Amino acid sequence: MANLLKQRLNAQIPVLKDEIRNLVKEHGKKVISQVTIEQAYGGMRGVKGLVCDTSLVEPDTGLVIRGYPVKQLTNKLPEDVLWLLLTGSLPCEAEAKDLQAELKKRSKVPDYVWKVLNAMPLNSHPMAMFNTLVLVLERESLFRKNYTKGMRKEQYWESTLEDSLNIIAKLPALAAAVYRRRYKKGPRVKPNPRLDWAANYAWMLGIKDPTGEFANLMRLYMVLHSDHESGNVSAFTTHTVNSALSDIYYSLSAGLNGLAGPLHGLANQECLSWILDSLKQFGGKVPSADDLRKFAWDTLNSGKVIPGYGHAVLRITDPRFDAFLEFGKRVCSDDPIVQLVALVFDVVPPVLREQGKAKDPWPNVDAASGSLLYHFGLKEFDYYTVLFGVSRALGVCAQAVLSRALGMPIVRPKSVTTDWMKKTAASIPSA
Ligand code: CMX
Repeated sequence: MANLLKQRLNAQIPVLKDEIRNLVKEHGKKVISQVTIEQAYGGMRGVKGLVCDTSLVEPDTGLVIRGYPVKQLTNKLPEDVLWLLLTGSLPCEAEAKDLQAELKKRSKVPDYVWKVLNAMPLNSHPMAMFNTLVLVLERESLFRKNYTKGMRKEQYWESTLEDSLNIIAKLPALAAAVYRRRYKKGPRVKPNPRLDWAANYAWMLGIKDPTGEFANLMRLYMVLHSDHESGNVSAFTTHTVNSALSDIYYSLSAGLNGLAGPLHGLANQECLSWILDSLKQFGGKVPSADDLRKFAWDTLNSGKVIPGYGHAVLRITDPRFDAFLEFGKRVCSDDPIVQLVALVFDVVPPVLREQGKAKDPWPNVDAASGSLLYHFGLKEFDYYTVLFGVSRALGVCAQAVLSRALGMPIVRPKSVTTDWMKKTAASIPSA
């Protein structure tokens, strides 16, 4: 039992519930958002219909986790950020240690999981392997067992927390095992109990790390990708599935399936592929700005997007991109791939602006992360979304614990037909 974390949440949840009950009672009928026909056909962009207290992403600031701009968290461990996501404040030393110890205690993966992994064809996508292992572990769900026994609604969050800590603790071992099997890197590497969660993941991947900077990159990576509000595909899917009281194994696995899409988490694999293609095109050398500009236009003219650029919400350079680029400049500024990422940052935004389609011409988190992983020898870029998934689990699980604590109902927005839309449009006078 995660004692200190649970004690903290036990104290906070009734207060939060009261606050929300009063808010809804007093102001429940006030309008906070309107929906246009354009938005209904446009992925509900900008419609305010969800509540997420773990983080906020404003177009002009980027990710803020519980009041901390993400760049203020880059020297924290992911475990500390998990505590922050759940409770709203960073842990003190004793709390951080308690959570570390909990995660270590829960990290052993049952053998049947490895049998499933070994039965999967080696040409399965790493995300399909990873998501399958998460789903296979559903057998362990305490939420489902307790629900079957008649658990009371007020206890849902505790079982969701238990399940969340259990699965989060195992994710590094699952993800590392996928890497080692999928790319024939040899047997699984045993966990190192002296290491923290992200450094242990780096260790189990088996990437050589004489300077310790790869472990640092993994810590940074896990913090930066941990949460991004609840309207993105992976978070919203996890939230929706969990709202049906499907336990966190079902919910997380569903969210991760969304993360596997090329417009969402898979963009980081596509992004590095684009960078490598451009290097190849110019004989392995960093091209001139003019050559790169032409390469970017060729991509756009062939009907493709430039991966790593643009965002559904942001209208500035993603601060997570900044944090990765700073890491790259500090640790491996002489690597041509890192130099190329910096050049793309100079060249692509003006190109996208000139094309005039993308609302946000600036880089998102995916534009830099792959080049750093590549630098350290993690070159199998179709694996990169798995790293994103391990990290994103922190945010979506924290969101699920809070949703169950607050007794959030099943998600069920109303849909209408195009016929309804046409009639309604005709009945509303044009502005
Ligand atoms: N390159 C070329 N065209 C782009 C573009 C890019 N990087 N970003 C947006 N556009 C285009 C869109 O395809 C769209 O074109 P159509 O009108 O022909 O359909 C137009 O610009 C308007 O799109 P938008 O409103 O600016 O962007 P959306 O909110 O619809 O989509 C995103 C956002 C991220 C999917 C889009 O910018 C994109 O495809 N970027 C490249 C892929 C990527 O980096 N994804 C990772 C995002 C981070 C994450 O969620 O993980």
